[in-house]
Amino acid sequence: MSSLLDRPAPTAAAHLTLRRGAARVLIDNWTGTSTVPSRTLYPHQWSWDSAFIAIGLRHLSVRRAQQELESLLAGQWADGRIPHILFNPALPHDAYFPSPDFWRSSHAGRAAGAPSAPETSGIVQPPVHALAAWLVHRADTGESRRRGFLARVYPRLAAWHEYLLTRRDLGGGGLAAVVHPWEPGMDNSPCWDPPLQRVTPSPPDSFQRADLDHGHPADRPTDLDYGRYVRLATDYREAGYDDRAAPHGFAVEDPGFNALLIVSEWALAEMARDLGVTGEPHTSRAEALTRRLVDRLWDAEAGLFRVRDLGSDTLIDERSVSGLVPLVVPHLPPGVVAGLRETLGGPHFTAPATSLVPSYDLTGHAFARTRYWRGPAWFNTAWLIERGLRVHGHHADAERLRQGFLAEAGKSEFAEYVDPTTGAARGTRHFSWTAALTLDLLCADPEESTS
Ligand code: 9WN
Repeated sequence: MSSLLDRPAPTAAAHLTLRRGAARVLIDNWTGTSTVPSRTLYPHQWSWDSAFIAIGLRHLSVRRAQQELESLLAGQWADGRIPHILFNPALPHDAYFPSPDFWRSSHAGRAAGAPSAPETSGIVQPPVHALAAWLVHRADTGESRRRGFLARVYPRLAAWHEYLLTRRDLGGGGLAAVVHPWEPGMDNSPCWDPPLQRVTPSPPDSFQRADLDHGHPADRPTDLDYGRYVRLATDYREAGYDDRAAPHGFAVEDPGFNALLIVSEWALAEMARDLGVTGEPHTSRAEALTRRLVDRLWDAEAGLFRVRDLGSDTLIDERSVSGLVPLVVPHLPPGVVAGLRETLGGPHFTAPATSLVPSYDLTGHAFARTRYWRGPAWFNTAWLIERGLRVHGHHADAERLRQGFLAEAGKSEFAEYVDPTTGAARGTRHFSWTAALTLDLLCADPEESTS
């Protein structure tokens, strides 16, 4: 994909150093029960971060990887949702915004089934958890069975998917909708700009950002973005986080989010079979979801999946890495796989200075090389695409991406993301999912994704 990929293969000693460095990050970011994404910028437990972290942690300690996921599930609501943040009660409120006193989950979310403790946010993040739980199980099936890991997590993960497929089918087309730009995990993607235009921002003096205490303003979302995030979260909270009652000023079907739901449905099918029950409901669901994903979001001409804005019921005319993440879905039509591969290798996503995949179209009108999800290349999306390439049998492409990922993770000190035009590390350093997924690419059996 780029000249970076033509480097000589790193030595075993370099891999050992990388492995030790990645392990160090995960050890330093471990709180005793779970892992923070970053000690400074993100000091609580995040939902999809913990799933990626568990995928790496399983190579260090299967017990710890199980605990990572089970700590997260301790914050699950009775309606099935897994909140995007579980707050550490030992930290002061100004450690992160929005803080627990903004979300007020135990009170405002009581009718929707929020636990009385821990305090959590009220929104969700992409459902990578069942995939993570299955991979953690596979890392040591004996230990997993002895501890009854799958028996405990399977019903909770099934309830989580049930929530997404019922309460969140806001478009009526059988896909899950997200109702806040933080939910798909790609907070300020240009894909959200058209629907966000309809949202009146909360006044700037009504909240105090904490991210700029640690992050560079050129890397982070703008104050205007934040005003809209706050408005949407406030409206959801005021409706008791009830998906039927909430106004949902923002509602979109995101291809990355739904692709992860499909992959996780396949994982639930495997778990069910391992527990001695039929996996059939999950496999049928995964197949139906795959058909809907293609029917509702595939753009054959552009060669990628688009986001559907449920406010206007139209596909948003932007190219984002979220539209490439569905490569990780097995059993896609061959034409879709070929289209995605061509797009990956084409001018919109082949960056001059990284082998990772930029978060947004390099030629797009809103491309910004350092600003978060508006251009920078992230390691979790590269990991998903690497897996997708293997799932569809493109092992040489996957291997090139894997080598590039490992080189850049080490060079960037496990950065949150990199500038795709210069390769410079951006965002926070010693970022947990970058370290965890590095460990996974160093240690996992490459055939695991295809078996
Ligand atoms: C809001 C923790 C999270 C990631 C998201 C990433 C960023 C939070 C923020 O950090 O979002 O959830 O404050 O910007 O966009 O994907 O889960 O690492």
